[in-house]
Amino acid sequence: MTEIFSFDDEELATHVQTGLTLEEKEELEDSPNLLSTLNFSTNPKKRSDSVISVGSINNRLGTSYEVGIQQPYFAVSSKESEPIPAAKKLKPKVSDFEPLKVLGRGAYGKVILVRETRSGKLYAQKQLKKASMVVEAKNYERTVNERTILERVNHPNIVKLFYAFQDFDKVYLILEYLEGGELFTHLAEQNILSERIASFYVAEIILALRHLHLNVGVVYRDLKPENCMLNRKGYLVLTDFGLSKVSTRDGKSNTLTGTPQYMAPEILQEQPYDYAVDWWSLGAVCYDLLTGSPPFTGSGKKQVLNKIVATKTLKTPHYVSQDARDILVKLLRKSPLKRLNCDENFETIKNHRFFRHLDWEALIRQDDIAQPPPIIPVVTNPELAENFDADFTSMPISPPGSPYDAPVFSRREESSFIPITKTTDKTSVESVYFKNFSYTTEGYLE
Ligand code: ISQ
Repeated sequence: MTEIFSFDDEELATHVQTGLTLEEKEELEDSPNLLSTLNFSTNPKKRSDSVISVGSINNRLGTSYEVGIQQPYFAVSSKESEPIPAAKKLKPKVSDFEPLKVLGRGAYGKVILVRETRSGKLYAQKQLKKASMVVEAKNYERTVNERTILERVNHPNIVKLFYAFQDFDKVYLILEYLEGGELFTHLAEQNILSERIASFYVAEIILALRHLHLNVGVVYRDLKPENCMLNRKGYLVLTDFGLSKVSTRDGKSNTLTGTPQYMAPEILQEQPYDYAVDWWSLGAVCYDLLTGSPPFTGSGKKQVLNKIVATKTLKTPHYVSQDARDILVKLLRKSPLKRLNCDENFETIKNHRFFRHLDWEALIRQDDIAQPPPIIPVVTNPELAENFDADFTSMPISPPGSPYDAPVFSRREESSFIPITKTTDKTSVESVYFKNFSYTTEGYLE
């Protein structure tokens, strides 16, 4: 995996004054010139022992757009004849993407539909203010986590990350644009899905989770309908990897906040857990698809949690067939050891009667003739983001940025970032530079 540094590294390179290790300094000195016009300087770096914890998750959004990734990315050269040095290629930056619409926003920041000016391609740009990341360490953890995991994943049912970069006050993830929006929206329109339709999406989630577990070693941990989006052909794509975790198999538990409705009892009880938590969540999502609500509901988090932990026998409405009930009961077993495990028992699951209408091989090949997706999102013009909530898409694109609370940055210091200052006329503003954040799709380097 090759890291390409975006412009901030270079900006910093010319202005490092103190406090950097030689490696960090060399890293910054590799590309000195670009930013001499932009009066940046670094503050002395101090180390601290502050711990970053795994944080909560609140919102998700989203829809797929085929984006070719094979062409190299060329930085714009001021003189046309001047060859672009290899190291100067492939450096996406904020100004390369024209913002079109807000697709969603939440505690983590905003997702914006953007058009890459050079290619005209559309992407979903997830952005987060650095100020919020420094104040709330878990925001930083979530974003870096998402970037790190997506960098390792390549699967049609998992959202693609194309670039990660930062500017003075924000970090950005440039993701595949999923034009169909959330499965949640389509579910809300239909209220409940037929077993034939639900089995298609459940099978797609199984393929994504098996890839994460078996090929990447990651527990997803946050499966819920809002994180399942549809691409333009109607295939399901998992998004939002902020809460995912590389499995250590050391049995350690981790408290998670957020909606407990789809979370396994062992997570909620802060017991050791592993991949089996995702198979529980699959059971809860499958129940939701078939009945219109998750299996354990209540007026508050605590009530939901109590039901998840205490309910002995799963209740299913009368219209849920025996085949569907069988799979729900097996996925929603409290004991992770007794729970249906689709990593280990894939052949048995493929042959389960719940999936009797499905051609698994065609699904794996995404052969939409042999196995057509049940809902094809209506997209007249992808730039209109028609499958996204109008409350978001009608928002003004660039609301005035709030001024920095400068002391925010000097209160905390962390070895993963370097304090920086931007001086304009007589004022100076503080921010931080996050080390090792930049990322460009591997293919771009060839
Ligand atoms: C892709 N397309 C649209 C919205 C999105 C939101 C979050 C992550 C990926 C997305």
